[in-house]
Amino acid sequence: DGTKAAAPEPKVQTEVRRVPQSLEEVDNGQILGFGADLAEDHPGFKDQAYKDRRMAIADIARAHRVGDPIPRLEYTSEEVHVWNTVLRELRGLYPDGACAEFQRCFPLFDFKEDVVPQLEDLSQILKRETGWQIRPVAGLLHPRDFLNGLAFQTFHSTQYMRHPSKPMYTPEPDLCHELLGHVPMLADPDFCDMVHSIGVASLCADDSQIWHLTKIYWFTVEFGVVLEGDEKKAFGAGILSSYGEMEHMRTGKAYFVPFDPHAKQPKMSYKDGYQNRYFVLKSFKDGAQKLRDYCSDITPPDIMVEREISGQAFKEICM
Ligand code: NLE
Ligand code: FE2
Repeated sequence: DGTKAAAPEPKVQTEVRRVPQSLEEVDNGQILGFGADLAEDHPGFKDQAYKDRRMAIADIARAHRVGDPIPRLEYTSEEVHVWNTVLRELRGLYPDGACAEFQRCFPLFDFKEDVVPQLEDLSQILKRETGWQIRPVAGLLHPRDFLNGLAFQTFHSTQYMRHPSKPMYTPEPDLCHELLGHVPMLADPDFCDMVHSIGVASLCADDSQIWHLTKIYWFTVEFGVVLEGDEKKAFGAGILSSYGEMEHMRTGKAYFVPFDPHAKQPKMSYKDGYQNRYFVLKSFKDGAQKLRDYCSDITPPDIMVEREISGQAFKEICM
């Protein structure tokens, strides 16, 4: 009939990812590593009782529903002993090695050497101080899910104890790392704002931005140091929870470079032992500002300033 067939639409492959509207929509089941399947080089690899215990604790995290209290665990005397050792050693190093914000927040939790704290109690204290909360998780989450949790002022935390043969350092998150490294810092409002900005940016980030944000998180929240006068003090949880790493950082074996979130970030190392390089913030506020600048390239500026995240705001901007 003379009419030409319409040219076929070009095929465009788009990936549609639903931006979580609430914490319930952040998946806490995709565990990348350090779950109950331990690698051969893990100190607990040959310790079946340790692996069974971790499996049981991981199951508790998997069964937890947002809004329910975090189940209390009864820790074994061996686990209490590990906690005791780590807390005692670190307590002696904090006055010289930890940043001022940490020192101010640490006493809020009233940690006792002979009692392993319960996540639920610490989550309550955080809610009161900064509005943050803890959600239990079975192991190392996928970075997107982990960072998304931060947008909802939620810190995903493991609940098992490191292996007793190596209390001074573990390559993976464990209870000592979460409670001594992360929890006290999350009682500081400026620190929380900084971490929150990483979380909010992660909601709308594409995969390559997620990896960049993960590295930013790693080199600040996990291993960052901050200048106080001309001294370098730890605020990164991986330093604050390891008396081996804290000593290492303090004794000049590593080198220090200024933190720049816009720069290409080096590889993160998960299990090669202590960091050989630490990133330095000029001050806590300066670091927070730098992070905000970087994150505002990813996230529309009007949701950057919202401390309370509302589902509606995401819907309008990200969906
Ligand atoms: N190396 C830290 C510690 O021993 O507490 C844990 C780091 C987890 C990323
Ligand atoms: Fe951590």
